[in-house]
Amino acid sequence: MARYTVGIVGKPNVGKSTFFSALTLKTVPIASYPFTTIHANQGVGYVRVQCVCKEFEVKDQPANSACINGNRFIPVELIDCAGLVPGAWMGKGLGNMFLDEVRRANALVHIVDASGSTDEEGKSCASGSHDPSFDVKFLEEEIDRWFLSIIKKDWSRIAKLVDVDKKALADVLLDKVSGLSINRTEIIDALASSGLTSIKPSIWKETQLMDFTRILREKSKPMLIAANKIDVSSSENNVEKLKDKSLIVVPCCAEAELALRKGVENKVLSYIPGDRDFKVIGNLTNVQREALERIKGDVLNKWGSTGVQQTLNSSFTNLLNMIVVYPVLDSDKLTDHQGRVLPEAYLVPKGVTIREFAYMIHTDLGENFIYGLEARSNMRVGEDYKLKDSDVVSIVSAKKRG
Ligand SMILES: Nc1nc2c(ncn2[C@@H]2O[C@H](COP(=O)(O)OP(=O)(O)OP(=O)(O)O)[C@@H](O)[C@H]2O)c(=O)[nH]1
Ligand SMILES: [Mg+2]
Repeated sequence: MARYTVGIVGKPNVGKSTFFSALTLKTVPIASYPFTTIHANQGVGYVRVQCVCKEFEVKDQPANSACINGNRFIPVELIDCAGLVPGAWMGKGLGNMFLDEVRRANALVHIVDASGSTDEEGKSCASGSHDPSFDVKFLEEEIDRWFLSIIKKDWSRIAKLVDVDKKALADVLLDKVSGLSINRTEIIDALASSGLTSIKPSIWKETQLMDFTRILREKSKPMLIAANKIDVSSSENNVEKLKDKSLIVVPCCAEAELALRKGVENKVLSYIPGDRDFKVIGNLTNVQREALERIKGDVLNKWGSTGVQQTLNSSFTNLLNMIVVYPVLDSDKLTDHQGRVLPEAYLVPKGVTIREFAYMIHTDLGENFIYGLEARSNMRVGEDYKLKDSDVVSIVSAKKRG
């Protein structure tokens, strides 16, 4: 089953690589100057959900995911992108490199320096002296301009294909944006939302093309804001200010999350990613002890968590509207063919039917689907059954002949 990808984006020096490293535990260059990351880092992070093992009162044996104290961690792909500066769409800074990395992403986490201590190009400045709302607007505009430059290219050819050759507009546009991980439904929705479904492309005005591009970007690369560096006191006002925007804003402290996860890795802390507290279980130096005191006081007690895990969770549950489904072979014992209990958990878009889910697991399972069994109610369900969050299902299919 395809894994979904989240792109970690933003101007330079805001904490993208720190955030990425905290989620993946990959060691990547982190430094307090712009353009530390030149080539994107890729890794696997985990979305945290409440596992169904407690509800079903079983001890699970996860295979494609992990379960810690009743919390299921499901793998997803992460891309830590190079920093973006104004003018990137024209190739400024590491512009084209950045934009190329965004192509594959299904959703974007925009890391913003909420403390306002980096200027528009990511250079350090006095805390609170830069307004991070500016960064939100600029990043959206850069991506829009880049999308526009792709869509607008050879526009007269598009117009001819639709007007003269009678090709469907959605198909022509889909072809145009191939490689940007955009699907047909998103194009059709964007055409409808911008009122352009039945307007010939030869008479689209520039403003209509821009509206369409922006809506297509919002639908195909939904974005939330991770308001980073909340350990710095100047962040407080800015977090409130950022919340005025229409986007979801999650306050976070990537540096604290990275320190906590490193502590777990080094067996000196007990901490479940996303929790509001941690326990010391090993020997610490005085410097480490003081750093942890600060994390407790300035981040966990004040904000409820470091926000990093919450940001990733929200990208899947809120931005991509995904739910978690547990496929099993035996819906009584909740086991797979090897007898493992609740071995797999998958993120799937809300609204997916059980048959579509069967296809996602394996084409044969989809093609030979007979019916499904939903373990909670122990009821048979038909192919049109829409999966619900935390469903445990088994799929009964016809044996393949020959
Ligand atoms: N105070 C504070 N500093 C942070 C936090 N997260 C990251 N930083 C610091 O911000 C600086 C930049 O961090 P990076 O992770 O390298 O930033 P980046 O966005 O990947 O930067 P580029 O790769 O240059 O685009 C480093 O000095 C980090 O230690 C945070 O939560 N709080
Ligand atoms: Mg970086």
